[in-house]
Amino acid sequence: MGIKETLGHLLETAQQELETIRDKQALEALRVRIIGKKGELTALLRGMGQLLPEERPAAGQMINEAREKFTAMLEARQEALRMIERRAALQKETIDVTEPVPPLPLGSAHPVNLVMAEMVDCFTGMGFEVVEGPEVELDHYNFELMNIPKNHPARDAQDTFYVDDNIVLRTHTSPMQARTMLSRKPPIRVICPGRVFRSDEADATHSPVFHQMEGLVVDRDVTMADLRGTLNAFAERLYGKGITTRFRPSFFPFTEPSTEVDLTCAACHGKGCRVCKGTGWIEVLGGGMVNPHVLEMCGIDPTVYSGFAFGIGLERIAMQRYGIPDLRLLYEGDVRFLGQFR
Ligand code: 2U9
Repeated sequence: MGIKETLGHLLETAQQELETIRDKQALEALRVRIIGKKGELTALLRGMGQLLPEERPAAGQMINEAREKFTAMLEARQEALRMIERRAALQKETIDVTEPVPPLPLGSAHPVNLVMAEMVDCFTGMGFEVVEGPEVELDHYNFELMNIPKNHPARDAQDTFYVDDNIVLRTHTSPMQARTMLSRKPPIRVICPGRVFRSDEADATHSPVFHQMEGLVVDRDVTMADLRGTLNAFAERLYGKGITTRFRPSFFPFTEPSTEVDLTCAACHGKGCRVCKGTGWIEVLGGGMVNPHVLEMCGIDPTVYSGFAFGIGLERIAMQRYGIPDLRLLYEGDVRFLGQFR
C-alpha cells in the first residue's frame, strides 16, 4: 500500500471511530494514538528516512496535510461533544415552573403601620405631602425652634435620650416641620409620620419609643377654622360618618392658642358608654395655631403668614381601633398577637 492509501485509510478509520466517541477521555486517547509521540501518523513521518530522497517532499506534504485534516476532525468532534454536553446539562436543569410549592407563611403589617398607612392616605388625599427626616436630631431643631429653650419646664415632660449636649433622639416629628419651613416658602402642607423617643418607663400606656404623625399648614389667612375642618374630615374618614371633633383649650409651647382634640366615641356615637366613660368623647390628639415666635425662628414672617399644626400618637389610635389593652403588646414581636391584624 502506498503512502497515499495508507493515509486515506488512516483518516477514514479515524473518522469512523470519532463518530462513536462520546467523551473527552476517548477523544484524547485517539489523538495520542494518531498524532501523539508514538502515534501512527508520527510513525509515518519518522519512517520517511527509508524513502528515496526525491520521494520525501511529496510524502512529507501528504503526511502534514493528513495531520491537519485529522486535527480539524478532532476539533469538530470536540465541539460536537461540547454541544451534546451543554444540551444534556440544560435538560437536567429544566425547572417545572408549574409544580406547586408548599405555601410560605405570610407576614402581616404591624397595627401601627396599618394606622399610619391609613392616615397618610387620608391626609395626602387632602393635599398634604409626606416629609421624613432624622430620628437623631439637633437639640436646636427638636427644642429651641419649638419654643422650648434650655431650662424651660416643658423639657421635663419631653425628657429624652441625649447623644451629647447638642444631639438628642427626637421627642416629636416637629423638627422635620421646622426644617421644612426653613427650606421652603409657603404655602406649606406637610405631614410627618415617624418614630419618636421619650425617657419614659414602659407600662400599659407609655413607651420610650413610639410613633406619631404631625401635620403643618402655613399660608396666608390660615385660621383655627381650617384646623377644625381638616380634623373633622380626618375623623369622618377614619371613624365613619357622624364622628366629629371637640376642641378643649390647652397649652403647648409651639402653638398659640393650643387645643386638645376629642373625637365622638365611635363605640356609642356620642351617647356615652364604658369605652368613653360615659362622656361620649375620646381624647385623641392635640393641635393649635403655630406660635408666631416659632414661625419667626423658622424664617416665616408671622405678620404675613399663619399656620396650624397638630400631633397624633399612632399607638393610641391603634389601641383604640383594635381594642389592644396594653401598649407593650405592640413591641413584643409575638407573631400570635401580630398575626391578628390583616
Ligand atoms: C411646628 C409647630 C407646631 C405639633 C403639635 C401636638 C399639639 C400634640 C401630641 C399628640 C400625641 C404628641 O404623640 S403625642 O404624644 N402632640 O398634642 N402636636 S401641636 O405642633 C407643631 C408642630 C410643628 C413647626
